[in-house]
Amino acid sequence: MTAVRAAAPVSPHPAITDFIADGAHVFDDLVDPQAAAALLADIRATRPFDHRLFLSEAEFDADPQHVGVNPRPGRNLLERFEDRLDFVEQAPHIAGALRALLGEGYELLNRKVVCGVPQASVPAWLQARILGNPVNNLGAYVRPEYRDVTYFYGIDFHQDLIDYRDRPADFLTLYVYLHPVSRLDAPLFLLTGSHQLGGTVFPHDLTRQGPEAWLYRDGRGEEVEVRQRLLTGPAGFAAIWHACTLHGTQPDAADHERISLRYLLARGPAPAGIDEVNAALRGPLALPQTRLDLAPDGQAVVKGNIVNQV
Ligand SMILES: O=C(O)CCC(=O)C(=O)O
Repeated sequence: MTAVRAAAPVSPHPAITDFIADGAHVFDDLVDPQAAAALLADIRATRPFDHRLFLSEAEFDADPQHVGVNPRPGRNLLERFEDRLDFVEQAPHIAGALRALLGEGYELLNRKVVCGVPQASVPAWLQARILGNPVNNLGAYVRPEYRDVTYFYGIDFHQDLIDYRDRPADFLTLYVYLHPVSRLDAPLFLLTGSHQLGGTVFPHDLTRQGPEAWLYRDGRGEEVEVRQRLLTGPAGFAAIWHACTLHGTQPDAADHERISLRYLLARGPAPAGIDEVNAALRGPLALPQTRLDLAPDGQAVVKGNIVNQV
């Protein structure tokens, strides 16, 4: 008689189980720290990362531009380093997790260099103007030739869905530190479990419950307790999170800039773990409106910042 052998159960990729539970997956393995350091040195050599990044107050006031100031195709520093990115994009642990979550043939939506600007580099006139703003993307104030990088002076808790009105949360963010990032270097704060409520409108309804716990309400009658996780780590540290996972940064408190790589990657045509993750959400996958903090010209009209109170 032929013995019938039961098929061995296939356990899901840990990135899928972490996304279902936490809305994020932090990689145990680093991407090659030497390759990260070499890329960092070449990025740093492209410009002074200090007050010279910025327009003068008079130059800014002569023609304030609040939109179209982020990297875009044709003005993106990473385009110069495209052939240097295999240490991230082909790293087996990264590519394996992306295939599990997004399926074969996943799509690169966007990749760029992100800089956390230290206080000493932000001119006094600019500090006064942006004080208390929830989103301090400094692109509007940066000299046009340097707008191939995104510069932050902190950003309040938000979902990456914020930039994608009407698009379903079929994408994720991959974030890589190119040098060691401590508490002072504007590390990412993630609110684990916050993806569960699906898309919600920025600014978000968060009430502190304890040193690392928050109550998060979606404005539709649902709420969830979420935990704050600080992403500090060495050069080559990498993490991915769901488009509905709340995260933010405080202003860089170190004496040097924090430079990272940020990727947005979307589901491909093949079966993908993100479908299982999204099926478990308790809220909408897409929003007709993602934020209420901006005037039509892109200027901040809502003040207040939660992540800076942590
Ligand atoms: O790098 C930062 O300071 C913030 C990055 C971030 O939250 C984002 O790009 O969505």
